[in-house]
Formats: sequence, C-alpha cells, structure tokens
Amino acid sequence: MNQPVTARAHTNIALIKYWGKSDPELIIPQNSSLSLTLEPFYTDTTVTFSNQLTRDQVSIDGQQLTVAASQRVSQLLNLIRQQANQQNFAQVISINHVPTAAGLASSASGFAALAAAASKAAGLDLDRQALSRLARRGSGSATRSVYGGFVEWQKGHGDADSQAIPLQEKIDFDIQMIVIVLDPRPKKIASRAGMARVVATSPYYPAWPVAATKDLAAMKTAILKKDLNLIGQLAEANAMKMHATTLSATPPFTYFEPETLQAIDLIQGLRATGLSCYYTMDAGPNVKVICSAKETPAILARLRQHFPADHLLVAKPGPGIAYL
Ligand code: 2P0
Repeated sequence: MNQPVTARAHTNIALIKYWGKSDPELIIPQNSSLSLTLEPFYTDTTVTFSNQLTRDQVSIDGQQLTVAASQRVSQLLNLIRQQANQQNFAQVISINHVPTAAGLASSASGFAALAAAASKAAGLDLDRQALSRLARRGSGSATRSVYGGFVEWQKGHGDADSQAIPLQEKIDFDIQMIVIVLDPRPKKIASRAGMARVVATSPYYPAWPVAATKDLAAMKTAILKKDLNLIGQLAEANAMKMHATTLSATPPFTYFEPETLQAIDLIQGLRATGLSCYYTMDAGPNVKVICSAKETPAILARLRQHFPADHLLVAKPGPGIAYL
C-alpha cells in the first residue's frame, strides 16, 4: 500500500463566469473566466493507492459512492494513473467543509483537492499550472481553485494551455462575499447540462463569449484599481448576461426562484441607501453579495430582517491548494 496524501482546496465564486464549452471531453471553455477563492468553504481529500483494492472506493462526507456515482472521480484517477504509470486502484475519502445548508457546489473544491491529493499519491510532482490543467479535467470551475485570491482561467487553445493563473493571491484591499442561502436542495438542472443546452440551442449564446471577454478585461482593470464598486457592477452585469442565455434556450429554463428576485431587490435597495453591495449568481438560486468587510455588519443587519441568520454566510478571500 502506498502512502496516503491529503490535500485541501477551497471553493471559488466567479466574478466573470465560465459558461459553455468548446470541447466537452477536455473541458475547454468558450471564454476565459475570473474568480475569487473563498476562505470558509473547502474540501479535504485523502487518496491512497493500494494493490489490495479491486476498484476505486470513493466516500464523500462519510457516504460510500456506488460505482456509477464515482465514475467522474475514477475518470480523473484514470488520467493520473496513465501519467504516473500507476496500476493500483485508489481509496478516496473526501470531506466537504461547507455548511450543510449552503447549497454551494462542491465540484470546484472537490476536483481541485482530488487532483492534488491523487497526483501526489501516485508519485507525480506537478507544479500548480499542471495541477490546474488536471483539475480542469474533473470540473471546469476546479481549474481556478488551485490558486487563492483573484484567479483567471485562461481558456487557451487546448489541453496544454487551458489553465488558471493567479492574479492576486493575497488581496490588498477590502473585499469579501456574503452568501445568501435561499434553497439548499440540489439544483434542478446541473450546470454541465445547463450550459450544454444553452450552447446547443440559444440564439443569444454567440454573444456571450464576446461580452464575457470584454467584461474580463474591464474586471482586471477594476481589480488593479481596487475599485469595489466597479468590480461589483461588472460582476453583477456579467452574471445577468449569463442567466439571460438560459431563458433563450430550448427548452427554456432558469436558476431563479422567487426568493432570488426578492434578494436582488433587497440588495438594490441597500445600494440605494449608499452601501456598496452587488449580487452574483451561479447555476442555482442562491445569491452571493460582493461587498467590503467594513460594510458587512450594516448589510448583514438589513439582510437578517428578511433571512434567517444561519442562511447568511460571510466569506473572506481564501488561499490556494495546500497539502495537509
Ligand atoms: C463558474 N459555473 O464560472 C460557472 C458559473 C456555474 C455558473 O463553473 O461541466 O461544475 O464540471 O465544467 O465547473 C459550474 O460548472 O461545470 C460553473 P463542468 P462546473 O463558476
């Protein structure tokens, strides 16, 4: 039996979204994206290769997965086995440190932690760019979770250069997020299926990568200027452009729930009172508020009038992958 290796990766929220693939097999995106890694939400994954195993054994949060459910994990392990010339199956034990009600996707932190732990356990010594490309093969958003702080996933041209780069691992100005948990249930349409349907059927989709490319350039300037209001405005507008593509798909769909619109209305109202707060949303109904730590107490006080306190999760920027 080989030595167990444990890695920790934090989740990230995109300020400029990844939405749509040009190569679904290799997970090459149609547009580059930009995210903020978050400190309180992470996955710890331990991988051990062993010649005693007759198949990969995967457990998440104490639940043993079936062969079918662990297929995406085994696919990533197969890539690692090929690269490392490793014949053995693996035991994978993964624990998500995301509050149970958060309803935040764990595929970003999960596949980043798996790529880091499994590659090292298999005997590979990958640098972070190679790790980012490997994590990408598990899930697109995992590409960015290799790094902390502000991260850009450069779409590249193919497997060799579609990878993340750190823009600012240690952020030197005041920015964080408040996650408003509106619905912790699993999403109705998984992001993978949702974006595939949009790419295949929405007549508006071709406008998306063009708009996202412009938004990304503007966002990088806003980050350099440490301009929280501009970052928020750009993130909000970019998220809504992404969500506009779902309504124009066939059949149409939306990740919005009635409570999503209520939350958006509330944030717009808070902004009208002079607080710097902006919203973004991913492939689910929960709303993430972009704001400063300084104004978080005032924003939280208002949000608590409408949402239970344990559905409001404050998240500072977080670090990249670490071995434990
Ligand atoms: C993002 N999302 O940039 C975008 C915004 C959701 C909306 O990345 O198919 O689970 O595994 O590459 O990474 C979620 O999609 O999809 C996602 P796959 P993933 O964060």
